[in-house]
Amino acid sequence: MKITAVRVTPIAFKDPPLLNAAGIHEPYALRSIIEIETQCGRLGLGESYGDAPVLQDLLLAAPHLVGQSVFDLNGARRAVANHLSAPAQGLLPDATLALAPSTHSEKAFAKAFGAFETALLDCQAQIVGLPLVELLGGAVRQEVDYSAYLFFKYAKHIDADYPSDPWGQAISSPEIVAQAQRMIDLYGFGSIKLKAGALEPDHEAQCLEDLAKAFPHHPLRIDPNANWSLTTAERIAQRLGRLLEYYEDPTPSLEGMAQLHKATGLPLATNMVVTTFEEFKRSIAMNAVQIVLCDHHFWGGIRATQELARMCETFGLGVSMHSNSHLGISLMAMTHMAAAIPNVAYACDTHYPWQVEDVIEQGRVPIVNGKVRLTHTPGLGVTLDREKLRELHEQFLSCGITSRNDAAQMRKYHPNHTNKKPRF
Ligand code: GKR
Ligand code: MG
Repeated sequence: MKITAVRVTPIAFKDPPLLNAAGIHEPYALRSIIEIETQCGRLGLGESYGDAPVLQDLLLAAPHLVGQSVFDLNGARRAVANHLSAPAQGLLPDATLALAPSTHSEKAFAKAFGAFETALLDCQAQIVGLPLVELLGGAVRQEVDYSAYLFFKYAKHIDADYPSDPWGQAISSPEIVAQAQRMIDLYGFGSIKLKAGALEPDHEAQCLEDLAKAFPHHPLRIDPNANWSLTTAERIAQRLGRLLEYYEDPTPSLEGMAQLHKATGLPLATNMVVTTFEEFKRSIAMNAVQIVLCDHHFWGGIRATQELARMCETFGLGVSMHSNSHLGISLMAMTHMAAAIPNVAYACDTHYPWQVEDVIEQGRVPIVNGKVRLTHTPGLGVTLDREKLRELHEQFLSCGITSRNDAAQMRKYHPNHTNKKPRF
């Protein structure tokens, strides 16, 4: 079944002023929407990053998929590997071998291929008349658990051209507990993740302790995005250790995480130090992390993420799931994938509650009791709202953002804000 057209549309959607280790979210987050059309009239959908380098790769590779079979994932891999802006190295026998130093071409390929693969799998599942989860090996669960993803935040953006969000400021501990309460009331989440690394570590630890008091039955995680030194991470581990389901990326590098685990015995999770199979291998040798947060957007697609989950099983690691700001196509891809991976044993991350716009005809994907239910129609189960796509593409063209830069955005509030890492 031949591919007749591939479209990549960059979009921008409203995003609240959420704080993180790098700085603060900009008023708009970027994504790319991928459409793959087949000669039998199917339309497969994908969603991925919309920052300039990824977008460039997607636009370069897209025309080279046309004419291939929608089932030929190896052919698609070759087409992407051979048309990256920084050529990929050693991925497939005929991939171009020139490589500029330090271009991380391995991840560029994984991101670009992952974006197309979701749309290809959506088409494949539609053609065979099955929900995507069945193509992926079958559902081991009908609903996928997600966690309440809390952020420190300002009440409003310094420079947004739209009204502020209804969540208000969340800097103090009572404000964070109120944010958790609101998110749980709205979506019924059964576990909580606090994004940290933004404010003083002892203040963030206090917030986590207050969350534990307010929600004694909710498993809790804290994620400072490697913004704590090993000394700080050890000190906070002593304070919070007994409250944590896992301790996510407290400190930089595989070496740092290995030392921290040795010193504290706490289960460490990551989406920062194990992001490729090469890093996975090194991590195993060092016992650096015990849980890997998978993400098909940067692990090279859904099939590669299933392989990652099998590797985790083989080496006795846990599997959870990472998220960036995303819309409903990604949420349904994450849900079908997580439903087909037996060893996803934790509630997955999602930024979805922070988003108010979407590009799917079904409207917002419902999250009920903290879970997203599988769809039973063929494929991913979502269709494109062309009018919304057009609007969000217009927003991309007018918003002035082409690559996410949370540090530069923070300098608009605090001119002395630096990229120093770890900051605490
Ligand atoms: O969007 O601010 C954010 C997050 O911090 C994101 O950039 C991280 O990639 O959510 C992510 C994480 O778990 O590290
Ligand atoms: Mg993380």
